[in-house]
Amino acid sequence: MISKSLEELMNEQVEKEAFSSNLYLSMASWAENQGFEGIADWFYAQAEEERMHMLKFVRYINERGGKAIVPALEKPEADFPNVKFIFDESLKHEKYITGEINNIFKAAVEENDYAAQNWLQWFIAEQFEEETSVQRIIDKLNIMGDHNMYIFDRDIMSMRGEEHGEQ
Ligand code: OFO
Repeated sequence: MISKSLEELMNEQVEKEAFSSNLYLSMASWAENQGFEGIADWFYAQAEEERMHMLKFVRYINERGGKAIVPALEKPEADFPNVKFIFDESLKHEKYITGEINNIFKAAVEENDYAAQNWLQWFIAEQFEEETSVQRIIDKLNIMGDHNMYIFDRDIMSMRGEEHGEQ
């Protein structure tokens, strides 16, 4: 059985993961409208992953005897100044989410909830991977400047494949 306070923290995280999904969906849609198909695909895939994270929290809360709440969501921005901006924002957002996951882990440690600590390790590894992957993309954008967006847009999905250990 999960504690009430951990249940509340995890339900807040359900909302944050769901918002992350909508934020990346909005970025995907913006990129698609700008003609950046590769960048759009990258963000569509990211939005799916965040939805999967939300579902993981929903099911875990319920499995541990809590009650998962499906939240109302704040509307994400629909317009962005440029490609670099959306990746900078994504990194900022991922760092914020990492902090929130760490807070939940801290609460699980304080409560001696070893099962929750073990389960949360997956998210700790995932956040590390997501921050690294967005940082790598920003590094590439910094090297390229505003040029070669066509090539960047063409190559971005293969960068995603590399980061996820795919061929
Ligand atoms: Fe859910 O990992 Fe990003 O936010």
